[in-house]
Amino acid sequence: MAQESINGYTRHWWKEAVVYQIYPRSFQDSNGDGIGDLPGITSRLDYLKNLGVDVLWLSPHYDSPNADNGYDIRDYRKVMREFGTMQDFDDLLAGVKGRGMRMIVDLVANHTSDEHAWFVESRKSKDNPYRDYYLWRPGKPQPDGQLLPPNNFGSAFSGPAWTLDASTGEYYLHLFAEKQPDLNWDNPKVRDEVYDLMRFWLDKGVDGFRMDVIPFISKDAAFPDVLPHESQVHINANGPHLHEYLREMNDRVLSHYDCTTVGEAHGITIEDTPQLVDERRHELNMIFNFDTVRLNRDGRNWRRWSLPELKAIYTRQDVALGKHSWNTIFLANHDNPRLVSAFGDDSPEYREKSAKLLVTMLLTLKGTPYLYQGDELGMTNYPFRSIEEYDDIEAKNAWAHDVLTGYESAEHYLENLAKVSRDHARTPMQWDASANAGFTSGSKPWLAVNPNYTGINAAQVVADPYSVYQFTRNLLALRKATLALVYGDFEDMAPEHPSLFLYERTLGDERYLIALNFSRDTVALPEPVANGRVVLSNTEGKFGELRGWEARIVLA
Ligand code: ISL
Ligand code: CA
Repeated sequence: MAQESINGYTRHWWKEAVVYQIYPRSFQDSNGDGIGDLPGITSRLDYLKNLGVDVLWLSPHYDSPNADNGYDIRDYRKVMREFGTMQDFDDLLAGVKGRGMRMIVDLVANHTSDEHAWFVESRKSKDNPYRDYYLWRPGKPQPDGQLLPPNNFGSAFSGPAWTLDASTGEYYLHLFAEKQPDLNWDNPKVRDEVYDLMRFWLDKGVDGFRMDVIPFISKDAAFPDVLPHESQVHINANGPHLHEYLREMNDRVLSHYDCTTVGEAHGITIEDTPQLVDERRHELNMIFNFDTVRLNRDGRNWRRWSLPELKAIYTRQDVALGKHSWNTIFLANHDNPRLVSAFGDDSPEYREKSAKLLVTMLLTLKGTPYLYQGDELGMTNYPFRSIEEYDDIEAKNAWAHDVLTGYESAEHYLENLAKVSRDHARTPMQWDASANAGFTSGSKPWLAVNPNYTGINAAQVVADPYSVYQFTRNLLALRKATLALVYGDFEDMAPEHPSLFLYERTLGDERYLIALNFSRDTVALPEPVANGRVVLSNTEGKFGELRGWEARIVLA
């Protein structure tokens, strides 16, 4: 059957969908143990349906010792005890489908937990049948008798990426925590296992996968050192067999289902993106490039970013992709600070306006938008002060590795962490003004609730017709009704402007102009925007200008 195409793009449900990411641990607790769970999510499906999102992405719900909150999987076919049972998962999926929504799950297959049965076996002996499921290498003996790791790779969570295992005297690779050993994808048995577990979830009816650090799966088996001018992330993301393995996965699994895939792709440049997502290559549907969410970083420190830099990324993406590729639009997730705190203005005066402006941008750029839980409330960063308040293994390891050793001052470290921490996104969802924001009926949530929950919560925004939630809802409805906002051509009309993001989306003779003021100061509007019919706006607008953080969509 011929595929319908619009403006040169093949039409697909996953291009027209808006995805909402749920971090189960922090969404809704149903049994008072302080940890969000699957029945909790099920109890909130009407809220999500009412908001108008199409697809839910569930961060890992699998059995895990939680060294990295579920990104360390012990059993791919079991539900994390804290989150409930397989029956709870089936009920959740049925509830999602029953409401006409879809659900994708997280596939974390670059690494497992060190408590996974494969690794428990693998570390036992060099001739164990599971030995080659992981990446074991001998150390490098030094003249002074010292043993060094096989190469100089660092772990994303501080320290070397190799740990010496006493039982066999060899090192295993872990690009993340010590408790997250990397799988050896060069072993065909490993790939068979992964394809099998993918089928297990697809056969249950999930609609696809968000694939954790998927470009890291193929390694140069010789493990050369990273040279001073090279980037380890870039090396890890561009291994020799990456495309071969993705095509095999597509051929053997994905192509047999009506599903979608989105790869988390740290280390893949925008220009290289088509190599993963061009539909003629049969690999993935879309990826998350890191350019936008790393704009506010200098290494792991906070960096002031500018609007022209952000705009340039979207233009680069549009130019690089062409009509055979597709991509994501996102600025927040469980690894980043809150949307409005990182990219908007979370002061009391501008929080709601700037949150609405950001959602306007996310839902009108070209690509599939991904919203993170709480974005629709305008949730903000948590006022973290001391290291004890954080939970994240990345933050704690870096503290031990860099601050406790005197390499970096506690003050400097904490000042930056308070801006970039992954824990900002992980504080519990704020449902209402009751104790613990209605997240848990227990006395202690696993991570503290943001004290601003009495003023920022779902009950409040659902009742307030002018809230971020209602605005997001209107936008979602507009997007659903407007193919020009999905498939229309994109053009930035003022790339140099320091505070105005002004772009058009055109499909045939339909022309939408989106004007976003990323500042507190009033900016003048060019004529076609000023004269167009206002379709949606976050302010009672004035003719010819945009006030602080004003967002306006007009039909020219
Ligand atoms: O950890 C990083 C460096 O700070 C990131 O850039 C990292 O490469 C990327 O965010 C990977 O994230 C994913 O895999 C991790 C997990 O902790 C994250 O939550 C997940 O999104 C390991 O599974
Ligand atoms: Ca619970």
